[in-house]
Amino acid sequence: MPARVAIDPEAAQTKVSECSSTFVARVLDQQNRPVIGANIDIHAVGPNDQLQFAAIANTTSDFQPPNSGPHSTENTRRCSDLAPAGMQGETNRVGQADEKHIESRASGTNNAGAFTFALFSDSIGGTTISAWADENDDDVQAATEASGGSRLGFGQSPPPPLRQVFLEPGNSSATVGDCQRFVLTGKRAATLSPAPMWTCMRPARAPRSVARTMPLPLVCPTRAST
Ligand SMILES: [Ca+2]
Ligand SMILES: [Ca+2]
Ligand SMILES: [Ca+2]
Repeated sequence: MPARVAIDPEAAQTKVSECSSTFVARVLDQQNRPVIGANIDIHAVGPNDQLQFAAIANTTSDFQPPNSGPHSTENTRRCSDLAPAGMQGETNRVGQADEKHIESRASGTNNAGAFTFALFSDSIGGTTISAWADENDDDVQAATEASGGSRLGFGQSPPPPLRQVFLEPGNSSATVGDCQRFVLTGKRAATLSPAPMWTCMRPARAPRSVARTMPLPLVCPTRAST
């Protein structure tokens, strides 16, 4: 079972308008043994919306755009005429660089538990990278799924390590007056810092028929361990 994802290197710098050197993401279990055949997903963000995953012939792992969830797709970069054409997922983010997303094909990580990828940008700036063992293959990163980070600077030093915050569930419905549990989790690179809390849904002043279907103000009176 995946316990950790380590990306090598943890930071790198590369030239603008050239394919980066490769990153190798390894999925490891509790005993640091490789997890073979794991579904692994990679998110990369920045410097701008033109960021592409890159295919290097006989070097980068076979990948596909995520086949679940509301992703649009766009072409990836071929680093030579011999490199395969491919597609990546894209999640539009207003006012921020879009999130680019690929995942392993059905065979998953190789016999070393590894998945190799590269990136391309024609603009100067930083890219943050997050890889996770997508245990349920829903193509969404859950706080409990093992993950690791890396960072890449195009034409400049790499950006600071990625920090992530998860609020789960992302959406839910609850009976008026009942408590709904939400968990807020912070992650820095591969470190998990769970901060569970209970949050009650306020019965609200709205009529019951409306309150059942509309988002209600959240009340966070106390913080409790689970
Ligand atoms: Ca998938
Ligand atoms: Ca998942
Ligand atoms: Ca996946």
